[in-house]
Amino acid sequence: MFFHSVTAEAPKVITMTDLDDMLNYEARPAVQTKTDWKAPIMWEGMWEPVIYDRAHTENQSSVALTVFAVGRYLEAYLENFLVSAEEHFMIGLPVTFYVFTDQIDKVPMINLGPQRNIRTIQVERHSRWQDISMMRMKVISKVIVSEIQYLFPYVFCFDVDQIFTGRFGSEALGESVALLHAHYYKLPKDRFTYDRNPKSKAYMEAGDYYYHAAIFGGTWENVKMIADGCLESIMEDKKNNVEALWHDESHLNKYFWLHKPSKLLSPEYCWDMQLNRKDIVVTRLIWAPKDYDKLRPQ
Ligand code: 5GW
Ligand code: MN
Repeated sequence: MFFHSVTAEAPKVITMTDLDDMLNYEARPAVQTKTDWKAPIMWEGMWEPVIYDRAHTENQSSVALTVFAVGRYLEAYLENFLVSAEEHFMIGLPVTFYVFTDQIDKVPMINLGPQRNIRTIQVERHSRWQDISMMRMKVISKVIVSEIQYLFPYVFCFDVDQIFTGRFGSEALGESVALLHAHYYKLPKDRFTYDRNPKSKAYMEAGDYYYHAAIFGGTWENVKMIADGCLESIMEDKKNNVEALWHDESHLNKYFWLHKPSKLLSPEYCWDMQLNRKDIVVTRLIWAPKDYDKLRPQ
């Protein structure tokens, strides 16, 4: 009599770190695909979408998207943003769109798939547009504490003046995620428009990249720290009567210089169609056209 061992393999659990270890960093020789602190820079061709989607579904990942539509930005942008997000953002995962607005009754009705929701939250309308943009950090932190932390492991924060045009999927999820600005990803560092006023908390002499504040994300813990860090610097500047060159974006760049993001999104994830598309084989989100005269009366 003899025994034979059971050789069936245990099911493989793929962790989120293993997922990024499977990225093909050689897929795009013309662009940088990894930072010097080893964070991936996500360019089309580096991954297989179904592998990310399967792992995140098994992991029961879900995502809160925050977007602000205050004043004239609601009618100008919100509907196209939400309709296109429903078509392209994190398809297959549970997603709630947190819409912050001063006019809840004007938020458009959108057809949503299963496990996809819209939550509208009233915010005040600041008279200075710089404050509308900067106060987002305070509101994002508050809603993470009061609600998102119990419901969603991941949070992504978006400007509303943009339109999804292609897959913006689970490959974008990570611990802390920053976006390379379409206008600066090819420029030398001395052209980056960091804040250069030593009186501002956003002041920086050197940096890694120029990040675009139109998108940032990560786990709720990290997004809360990003928002709190930026808000603290913004408030300190207000106390000292200074304002950083590009407002919340300057503070975000400073934060990501001091606390390196674990993943970078290439400008595929927020492209300006006015630019030459040489490196860009897919646009996932594009800047909506702007009519500054109508949108910024002050
Ligand atoms: C209005 C005038 C000037 C600047 C910002 C606003 C504004 C921004 C507003 O009136 N209402 C509003 O909801 N916002 C939110 O802040 C939108 O989500 C907007 O996408 C975000 C950042 O402002 P943007 O998109 O005008 O900034 P940039 O850096 O894209 O030009
Ligand atoms: Mn914008």
